[in-house]
Amino acid sequence: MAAYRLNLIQSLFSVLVFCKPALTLDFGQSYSAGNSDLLAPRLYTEHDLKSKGLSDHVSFHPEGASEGFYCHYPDLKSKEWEACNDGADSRWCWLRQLQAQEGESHPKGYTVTTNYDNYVPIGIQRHYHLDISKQTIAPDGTPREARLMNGTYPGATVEACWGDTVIVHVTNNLDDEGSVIHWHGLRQFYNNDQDGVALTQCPIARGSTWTYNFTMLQYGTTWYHSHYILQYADGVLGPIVVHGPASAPYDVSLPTPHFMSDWVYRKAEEEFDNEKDPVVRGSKADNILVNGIGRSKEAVAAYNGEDIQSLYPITEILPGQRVRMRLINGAAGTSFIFSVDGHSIEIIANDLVPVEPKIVDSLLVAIGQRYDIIIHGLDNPSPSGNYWIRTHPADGCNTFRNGLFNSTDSTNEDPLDPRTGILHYGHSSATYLSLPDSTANTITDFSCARISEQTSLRPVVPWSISTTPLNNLTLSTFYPSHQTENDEPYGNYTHWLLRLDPLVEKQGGVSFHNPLFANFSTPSLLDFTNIGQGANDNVIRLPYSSKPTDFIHMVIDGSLLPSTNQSDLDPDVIPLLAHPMHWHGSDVVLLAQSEQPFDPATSMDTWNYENPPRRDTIMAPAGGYVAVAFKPDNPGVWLVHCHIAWHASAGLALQMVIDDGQGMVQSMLAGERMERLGKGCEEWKADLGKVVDYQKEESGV
Ligand SMILES: [Cu+2]
Repeated sequence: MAAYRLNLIQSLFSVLVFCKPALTLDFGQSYSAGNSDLLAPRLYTEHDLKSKGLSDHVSFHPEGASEGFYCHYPDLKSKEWEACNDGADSRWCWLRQLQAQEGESHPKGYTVTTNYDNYVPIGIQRHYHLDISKQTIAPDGTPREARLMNGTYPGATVEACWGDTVIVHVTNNLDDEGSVIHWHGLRQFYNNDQDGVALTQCPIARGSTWTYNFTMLQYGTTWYHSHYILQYADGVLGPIVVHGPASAPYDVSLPTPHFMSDWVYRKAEEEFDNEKDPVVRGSKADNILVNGIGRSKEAVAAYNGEDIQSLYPITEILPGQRVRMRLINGAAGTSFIFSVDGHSIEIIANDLVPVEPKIVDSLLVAIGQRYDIIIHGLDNPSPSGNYWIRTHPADGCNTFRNGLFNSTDSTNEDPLDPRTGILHYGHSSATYLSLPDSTANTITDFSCARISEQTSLRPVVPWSISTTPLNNLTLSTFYPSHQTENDEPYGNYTHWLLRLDPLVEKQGGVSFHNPLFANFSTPSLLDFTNIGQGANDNVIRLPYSSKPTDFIHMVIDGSLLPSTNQSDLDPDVIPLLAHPMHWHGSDVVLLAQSEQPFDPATSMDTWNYENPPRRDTIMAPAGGYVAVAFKPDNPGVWLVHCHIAWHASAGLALQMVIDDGQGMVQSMLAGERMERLGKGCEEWKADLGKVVDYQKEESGV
């Protein structure tokens, strides 16, 4: 089987590469502390490969690849690149490298237990071309002009394998806007200038192509999206799939991720006017989409048994089969409870972190979060063989036009239908199916923090967190510059108190207190010496450290945000939102997540320091808090922000500057990398008069 695959892939892509015996047999890229090579761009050079006994990259452009998706890894014994696909019978893909490396100095090779913070296999280069353009689409029957990546919603999948270097050429074909593309959750280690936010580069000018270049240091499921104004809510987004080992066996891996989102009929920047409107008090969405498919009630009522795929995405399964599925929430304002009628779900990864397998009946997928799951096929499915897949908006974590979705509110005038997909037993090349008559699983918790679930997931590769954070420094260093002393309590951690602006509230409006404002034309990374001097720079400075025992602790405190404690607020008008907070540049661990207000005297006694849940997007409950820890080992300017698109644009964001205070960030980027950023800004500034100016009301992130 293996030989067959190798031959097949060789004939497809001409990837046969033969190599001389190696001088050193270490295929791993070690990123451990103190390695001065870290300052190099994350791209394997010819020299790197030769020193490992390999003569060349396998490099190809995936356009035109006929079928299947293959990873390519060097085999230590044969000195050949081998191809393998990510199926149940091809776990040898990573295992073979493990066997080859037994006895080598390298620890344990590459399995799900490999510490991917330090060791990454050598993969290949993959090139992608993504073009942003305007196009009118009607995912649920209502047409609107969207902005799309390669003409589809969601956009083209960027697919790679653990250790591959991905080179993405992004062309902005919009006639009136810039753009900038963020690779959500990718660690971008020593690669801050590839993060794709307005803090790290100028927007891509109209007609220009910007090339991103990064190595997949992690594996699993994620997505890319525009980080320019509210452009991702207009459609500029798509999945990222990184093949790698898994923490539980499965039989089939679905090629298409389950991409959940909401959809707004107006251009997002117009809808954003509602965010600060004292009457509407919040931007709203119009429908739910899965894989870009939505439907109106009329279309469902008129269904006559034909062309089912235009109404619902179909997921195929066979009796007893274990099907791996990738869940992504790419919504602007909706967190979802995902479930499949009559089926349990085995969680194997949260965000880009493999976890110990855990079986649930439903799970919360907050905005920006992802899960890799295995659906266990029934041995004896129902005669119709059809079951609903549900993406149920979480209570209090949605803002729909026709009333907030509420699992317990029977008077809700026009509830959206959470039945958004079909699990079908058998092969559905047929376009003709009856609609399922399955009943929903019993779900008792529709809340949007789902604390017991979110705090129960255990990473396969554990982190042990120091109870003494590195930020045991003066308050002036760690106090976010936009907060005042009145924002007590604070202490030996970075304390970010979220709140609405009382002055704006008095005038009947809604706005976050001291929002971030990033100027598109002066990104922080290019203006490093001046960063933090502006009133709305919202900078916290963190000391760089590569010591694996050094952590920053941070509390995100939602105790002053609207919550059930405030009786003067109408929950039908202002939802009691939890905020999905997303980190750029590193994963964070969840030391605590609570619906009780943070108490600096007692809360820390309850924190979990031993292998806490770890991911890049965590929920800060309204009225409560989250405490997180992360390693300040990745120099640069990194964004932390709420992933509700409307809130990010309203400035609910911080920039973290991680630096050694001796020019580390600047020397990392000195030369070509900085010149390139400067050139991009020149192009952008020349284009400024021709793009729509969104900078008056927008945070810039
Ligand atoms: Cu928010």
